[in-house]
Amino acid sequence: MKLCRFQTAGQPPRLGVTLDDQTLLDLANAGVEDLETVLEKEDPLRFLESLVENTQSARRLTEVQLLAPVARQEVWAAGVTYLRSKSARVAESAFSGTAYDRVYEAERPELFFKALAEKVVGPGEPVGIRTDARWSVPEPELALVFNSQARLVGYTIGNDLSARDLEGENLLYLPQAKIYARSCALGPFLAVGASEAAARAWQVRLAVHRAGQVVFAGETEVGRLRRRFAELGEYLFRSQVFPHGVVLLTGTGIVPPDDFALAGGDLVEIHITGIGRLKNPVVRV
Ligand code: DO4
Ligand code: MG
Repeated sequence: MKLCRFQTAGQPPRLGVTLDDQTLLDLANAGVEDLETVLEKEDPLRFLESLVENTQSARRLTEVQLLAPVARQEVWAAGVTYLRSKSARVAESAFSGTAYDRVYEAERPELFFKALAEKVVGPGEPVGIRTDARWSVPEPELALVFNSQARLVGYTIGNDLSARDLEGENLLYLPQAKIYARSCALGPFLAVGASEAAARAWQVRLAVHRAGQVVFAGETEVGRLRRRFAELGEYLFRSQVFPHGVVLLTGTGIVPPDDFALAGGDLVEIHITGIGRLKNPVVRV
């Protein structure tokens, strides 16, 4: 079952459930206005199924603008959770390589704040590369969506855009490498109801298009993620509260070669089986 936020001309954002590849059920007609209503249900999947059975207000997906599936939820991210990410970080860093080796093996994962909901870029909107960075990359990541009680409700697609030159120069520049205008994209769908075992079989694919050509393509599978979802969630909620729920990007397993950098005008396309496709053009911000 796939949930989404969407908008039609002049109307406030609403929630919908996709019925197939072309149609959407408008949940406003069932009185469901915000994401928390779904996230906080005892059984969100069953709740959505019952709405689908009892509501008749289908819209064509082509008639609506899909939005990022967050309204008030913070976005956090885990890092160095795939071997590929660890080796790339060690190679790019001037003098802090051991920090990445250590955190990959450590009991406590690397977790960092990524974005407020209002700053998250939705499907089709431009993602950003910093004007003071010369080595920016997309990071295609499975995103976990938790409710306020730390219950994993579903999954979406995330792009943790990053400036590798800033991070590599000094680990203390990590917030500047990670948190800047348009550096986080999410969406379009929030897949509800898949088990961790099912999600671990999903493929993650990245393609970067430039002037009509694919200039980088890569893929991995969620099963290569070193940490369990529950483990990431447990650390994220330690001494923390997320009254509206929270989204956690789980880290990247795809890193382009070192001579690749995103450029303004590129188009980033991320596909995760079980969820869908997130596409964003790139601008310098
Ligand atoms: O330590 C830097 C963050 C790494 C990251 O974002 C990732 O592995 O996805
Ligand atoms: Mg990342």
